[in-house]
Amino acid sequence: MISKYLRLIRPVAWITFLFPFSVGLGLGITQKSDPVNIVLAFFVFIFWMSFSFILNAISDKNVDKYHNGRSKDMNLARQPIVTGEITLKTAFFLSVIFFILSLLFAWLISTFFFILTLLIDLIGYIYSMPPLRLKTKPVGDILCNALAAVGIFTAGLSFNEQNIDYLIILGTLLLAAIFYIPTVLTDYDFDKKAGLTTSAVYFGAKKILQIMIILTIINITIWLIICITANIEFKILGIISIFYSIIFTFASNLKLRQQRLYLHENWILIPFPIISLAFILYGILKLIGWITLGFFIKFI
Ligand code: GPP
Ligand code: MG
Repeated sequence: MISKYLRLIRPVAWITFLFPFSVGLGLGITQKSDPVNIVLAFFVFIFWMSFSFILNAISDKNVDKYHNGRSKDMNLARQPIVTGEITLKTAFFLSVIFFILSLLFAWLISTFFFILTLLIDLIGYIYSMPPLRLKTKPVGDILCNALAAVGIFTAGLSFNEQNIDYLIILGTLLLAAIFYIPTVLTDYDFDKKAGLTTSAVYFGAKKILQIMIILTIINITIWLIICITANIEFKILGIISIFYSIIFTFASNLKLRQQRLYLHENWILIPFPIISLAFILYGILKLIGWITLGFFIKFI
């Protein structure tokens, strides 16, 4: 009973967006933040993800039935809409409820949080749903995922408005695109069979990995500038971003054989939750006053 709804909203797949959200939140929280707003923000995240994934399940109904269980959080052929356990009407109804709840809770936090939530809800919609259905358009798929990641990151960061910096937002956009590219490559066979022209299908594996290398070089440059100019928190984030993007790009290039990427999903499923939890814990420790920025400065 519960299982069919969990298969509809796919919480395990949210890990990819929990990562930018918790990093933003961890950096955004200060001792002055309102704990109620932090709890509300988690609910906004849950509602936004549920909304976006339900729309995705609705629009992928005729694609997901071909899935063989590889490289995903679940075998999509077991989607409750595909199996008929949940009707399209119920799914639409639930998506509208989650959309309204996401906006309502965001409104309670701040106007800025509300605007960002509206934007990422919109991205969730145009990513999956016709007429745009950007997940089937080259570049559109990467851009949607990267912009959604930046949106939820910025929402978390907005708990401290002084943190909002265009260079950091640009760096996050690049990092998110770098992380997304291998996931669209591992979907290559499935998407091609389903007749979807994703970026991987359009450019081909070799070219898209070259694009990934170029993005990594730009990413390193931007985060180096941030490392030099920003405060200690962003210096540490910059170091993480630089090293992780280099390792990830290397690993993806090494794992490419005969136009196929054999990158295990654990490259995402293990580090992402660990880093997410670390940043959430960091935010909580700042909130209760156990850590201040001076804490780091002592170590330098
Ligand atoms: C999965 O997309 C669904 C999402 C990533 C939700 C989109 C949300 C955004 C805010 C962009 P998919 O259909 O490409 O992958 P899968 O085959 O795993 O469903
Ligand atoms: Mg899908």
